[in-house]
Amino acid sequence: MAVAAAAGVGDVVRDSLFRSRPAPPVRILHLGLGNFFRAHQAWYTAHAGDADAWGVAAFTGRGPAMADTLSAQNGLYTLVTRAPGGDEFETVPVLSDSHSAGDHGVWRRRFASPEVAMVTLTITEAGYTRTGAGALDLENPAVARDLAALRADAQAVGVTAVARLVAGLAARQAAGAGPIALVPCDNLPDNGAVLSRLVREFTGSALPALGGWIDSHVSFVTSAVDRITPATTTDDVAAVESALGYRDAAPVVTEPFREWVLCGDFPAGRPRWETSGAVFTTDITPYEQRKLWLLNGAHSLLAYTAPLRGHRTVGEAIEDPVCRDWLEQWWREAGPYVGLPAAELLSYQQALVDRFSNRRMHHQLAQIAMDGSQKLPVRVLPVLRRERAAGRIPEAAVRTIAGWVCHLTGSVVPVVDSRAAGVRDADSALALLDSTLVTDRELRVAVDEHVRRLLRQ
Ligand code: CS2
Repeated sequence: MAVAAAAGVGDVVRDSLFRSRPAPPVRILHLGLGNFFRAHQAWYTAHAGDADAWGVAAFTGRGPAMADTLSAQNGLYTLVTRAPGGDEFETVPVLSDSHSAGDHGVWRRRFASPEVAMVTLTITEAGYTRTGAGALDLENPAVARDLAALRADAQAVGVTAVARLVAGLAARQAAGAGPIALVPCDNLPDNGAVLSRLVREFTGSALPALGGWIDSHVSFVTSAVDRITPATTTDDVAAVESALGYRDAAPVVTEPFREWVLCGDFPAGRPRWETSGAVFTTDITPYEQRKLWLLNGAHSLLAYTAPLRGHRTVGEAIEDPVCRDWLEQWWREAGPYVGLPAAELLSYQQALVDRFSNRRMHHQLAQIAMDGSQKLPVRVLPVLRRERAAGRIPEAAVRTIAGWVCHLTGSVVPVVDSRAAGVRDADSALALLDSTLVTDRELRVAVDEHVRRLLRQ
């Protein structure tokens, strides 16, 4: 280990932490080199019983920044597990190499390696580029450009996640590198089936000859993921430096809780993630519903309503008795539809209250508010539809949609949602979420009424 003669103590610690371990061989590709991946799937792999055999080559979703930062640290970074009573620090050693989205040559080469057994994805809900009905969104200009590019040149890669996967799979087929698993880790129900449909639609349109190979060689695994991971702040960077004596340019702060439930086959093998607590099941639906409705639905409720009461973080919001009542009301509405015993749901909700109350986390409501047009259909609409079918107006679900309308039409929190540009009122919001909802007059009136009530907050 070379340490510069003039290095201070901090540099020496950093040097030993950041250079001492040989990188494990690359057997996993990851797309979406963000904080959530580094707190979740990377953590599970680092803690698996056979971690030494499973290195990850990770690619960013867009620019080179995070890949450059991590490459300069040999792929190592500090994970800060932030409990209410204090922080724990660990270096996560699974990133064997980090690449920018534009490193197409490496992307194709890695796919063509028989050593690579799977691709994990954290590309956000919007990254799936699908229509409200779940089809590949052919009107998305980036999708249209990628389709044209791959039709014209089978070696092209593209910029959308689906195109990049199809391009990688084409390289794998050409190399005869064998079967592979694709493992989406985003908050969508049945995300394996979602991805399978998009990959097949893209392939059918751009590279139809690849379709048969995908049928026989690609396993689409569904996974439900959970670990609250806010964006890193300059305070977090400073906290790591003051606690450990070295400067990590890209630490990740996360909560102690984590969950990963998977369903599907890994034809080329996988790490022994069960040794780090992952659960393998054949019936993932109840886990998905519990997570997406009770946790993510509650997050969206707070993200759109709590800023109207002056709150910026989840921790602030849950201490406000009004927001807390709204939350409990949502759980009363959604809980009965989750296919799990009532006692189990109750302890899950109690744990959620504790997790949300961790005020050391500074989880910004603005971060959660992004891309509501993609999030509400999976977090809130399934419960809303069931309640409407039973003839009821579910107040908390309606309040969440009303809060979204206030968010899109107000100025409390910046709006990041390219799909929602045309929303001006309750009717256009409902129309965007699900055109059949606009014909429900009672619902429209209820959303309008809740918008008025929220604006009075
Ligand atoms: C949040 C999620 O930003 C959001 O939409 O609801 O990122 C949430 O923190 C994670 O799903 C927790 O596992």
